[in-house]
Amino acid sequence: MPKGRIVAGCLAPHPPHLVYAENPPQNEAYSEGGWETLRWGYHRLARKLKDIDYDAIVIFTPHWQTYIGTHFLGLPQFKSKSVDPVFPNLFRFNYDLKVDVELSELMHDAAAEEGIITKMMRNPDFRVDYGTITSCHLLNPEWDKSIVTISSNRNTHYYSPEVMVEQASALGRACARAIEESGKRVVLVASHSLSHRHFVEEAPLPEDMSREHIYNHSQYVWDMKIVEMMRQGKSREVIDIMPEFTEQTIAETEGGGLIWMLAAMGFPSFPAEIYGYQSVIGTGNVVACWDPNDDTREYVL
Ligand code: 2X7
Ligand code: FE2
Repeated sequence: MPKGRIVAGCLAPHPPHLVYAENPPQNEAYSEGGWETLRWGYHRLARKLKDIDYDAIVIFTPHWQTYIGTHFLGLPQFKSKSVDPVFPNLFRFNYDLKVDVELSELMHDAAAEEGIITKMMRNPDFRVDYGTITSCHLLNPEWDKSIVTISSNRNTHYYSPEVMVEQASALGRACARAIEESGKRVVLVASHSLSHRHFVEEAPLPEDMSREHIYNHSQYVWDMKIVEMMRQGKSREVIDIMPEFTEQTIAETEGGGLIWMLAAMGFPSFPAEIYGYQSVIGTGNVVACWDPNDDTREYVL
């Protein structure tokens, strides 16, 4: 059997506003649109993924928070309604998703071998978080691929951002080994925003784009520094300054997703494809892709 491999890595932010703005039939809320810069970027990346042959999406989400260890979805199907606890007015999504349990178990075992505390989620009533659903829906609205969700343990808060870099890197290396062993072709997804200070009052019409703007200039400057480093292929350096970035902008990198993904990909030195940057309730969000194939990697924006 040929070795499995990672065919793409995506940084895919998950404000529920983006699904709300798309009006898919699975979501109960209705909108008049909004946040097109991000959504059109997502559409373009979703089209690219359609041209890539892959078996499964592995997604790391900060909204499945596990305080003891790292957990992996462990049943073939999860079907329920996911409601955003902060924005139930925007996101009440009826999902029906398939899990690649074989791959999930391989990653679980490889992580355990690396010394990470792990657990398989076998509760059929478990509700999948809105981070997983939003990023997966926008990258693959057809939902025709199996997924594996990995939880975020709270190392940044329990210990420090530096400990998160160590732990999420170890998890990334373990997942890469498991993917090789599986023989599968896998898309990795780090589901999160960059800077994460946000407004505390919602506009009367959430999709009123005259009310949307970056939270403040320093958050924006930090985000642009990170995006520029991604463009230049400086992924190792992005991780090196991540503790400071995370603390200064209370960034959602705190959950470990980007560290995990870049570590699994061996800290790529090729440029990331940038598909769009926009604020959602003041948070900074970039849609980006690391394509390891020199023939298909593009200069997008
Ligand atoms: O979870 C989120 C987020 N990360 C960013 C913006 C808005 C809402 O929810
Ligand atoms: Fe979030």
